[in-house]
Amino acid sequence: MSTPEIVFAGSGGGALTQIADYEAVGGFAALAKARAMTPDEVIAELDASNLRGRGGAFFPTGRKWSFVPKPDRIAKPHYLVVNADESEPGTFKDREIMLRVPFRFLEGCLIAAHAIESKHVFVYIRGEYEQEFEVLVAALEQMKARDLLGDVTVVVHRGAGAYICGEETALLESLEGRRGQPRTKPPFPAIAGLYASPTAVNNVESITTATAVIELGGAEYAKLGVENSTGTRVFSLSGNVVNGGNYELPHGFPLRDLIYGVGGGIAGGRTLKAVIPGGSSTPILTAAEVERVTLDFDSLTGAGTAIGSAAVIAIDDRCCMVQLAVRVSQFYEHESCGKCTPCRVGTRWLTSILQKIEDGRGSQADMDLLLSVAERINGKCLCPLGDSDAIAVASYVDKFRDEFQAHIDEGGCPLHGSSSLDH
Ligand code: L3W
Repeated sequence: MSTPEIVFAGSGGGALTQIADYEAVGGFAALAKARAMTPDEVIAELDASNLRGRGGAFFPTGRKWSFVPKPDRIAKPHYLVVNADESEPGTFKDREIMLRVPFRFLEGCLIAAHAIESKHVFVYIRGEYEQEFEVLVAALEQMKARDLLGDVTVVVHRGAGAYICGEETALLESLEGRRGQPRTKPPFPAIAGLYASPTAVNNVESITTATAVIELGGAEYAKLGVENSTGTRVFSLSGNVVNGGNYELPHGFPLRDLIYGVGGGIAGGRTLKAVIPGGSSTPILTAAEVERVTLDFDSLTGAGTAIGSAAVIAIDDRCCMVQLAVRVSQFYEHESCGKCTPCRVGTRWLTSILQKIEDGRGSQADMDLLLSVAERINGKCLCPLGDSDAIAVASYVDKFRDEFQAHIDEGGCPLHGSSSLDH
């Protein structure tokens, strides 16, 4: 399978941070093309491309933009908000996009602003992404000097280290100066988002890809990848592989080829035990399942998991699944914003039961309680954070139940002894 570059095109493995270098590879032609089109024509190209959101939900980008009412229907400002608060464990693609192709990303912001008839763009960037912030600001200055922004203002706003602010409505609250906690939906941001005004919230990679969609034309873009999952995706490969990193590959690429081919296989001559395919929120796959799936929505959904944020984490045979569950659950417990009870209380319960099992203090009743708590969280929270913990943990139990059982039967971790968290 060929591996076309769309997002990183023209960067040659380096970074296109000088405007002249970006223009030399055709930069800003898409913006000129989009501005010569009506907003509806731009959205029609996005629809034809079937570009779907790269943040985790895979929602069609053109459809999202079409939900934003026309300015003559709602007499309020329209906003484009870009979610650059990349924090899903295992995910590190947006930072590389901002570092290597900042102009393609900012060009996409202006194309999207044109499509939703907005004059105000906010890029909400993860606070820890200092270098990325500086690269974006420098790129913006170069674009301003060339008068490319027109009457659109672009503000790069830094977050302050909360995972929950990657959830779109918590992000909007934070941007408005309030505590980052989710709002109930509906209303969706498209109708009542930033300052209760129509707002499109899109991920960095989605917006960057929109530039390529306009450049190529939607129908041409749709020829890449597979049905229902068109185009390319930047996969963040991490864990126990030889060559971790970001790889732009077409959707439909076999998971096994990513791990054993592109990724160079499992490090240290170990064997693969499991893979988390789309960030820590997505259900785990066993090594046997890895052989059967391809990296696209239909294949991964069919295998009971999700493509999520395309963060592939390889796990080798040394890993204790109960310990993994403790670690993952600790993360969600720590990041729970506390607004809704099932998440605030439930994530704490999950962690403490898992810790008990891992320490060898767990009973058979604790296994039942664990799954019962997971069930009481799932689908009952204000946002996907609590669900993510419950779904991930339940998948580890589902696929590796013997290991959980062994901790109870043997009074400790069969792999690491009774205090495996020291390892
Ligand atoms: C208008 C409707 N708009 C849906 C919009 C909605 C949003 C998008 C998707 O979660 C996933 C989550 C994590 N009218 C609409 C509508 N929309 N119906 O479409 O919405 P939704 O609710 O399906 O998903 P979500 O709440 O945005 C995102 C998963 O991503 N995830 C997390 C990644 C975390 C990061 C990060 O840290 N930055 O990326 C990873 O897998 O579990 O399922 O815009 O407004 N009728």
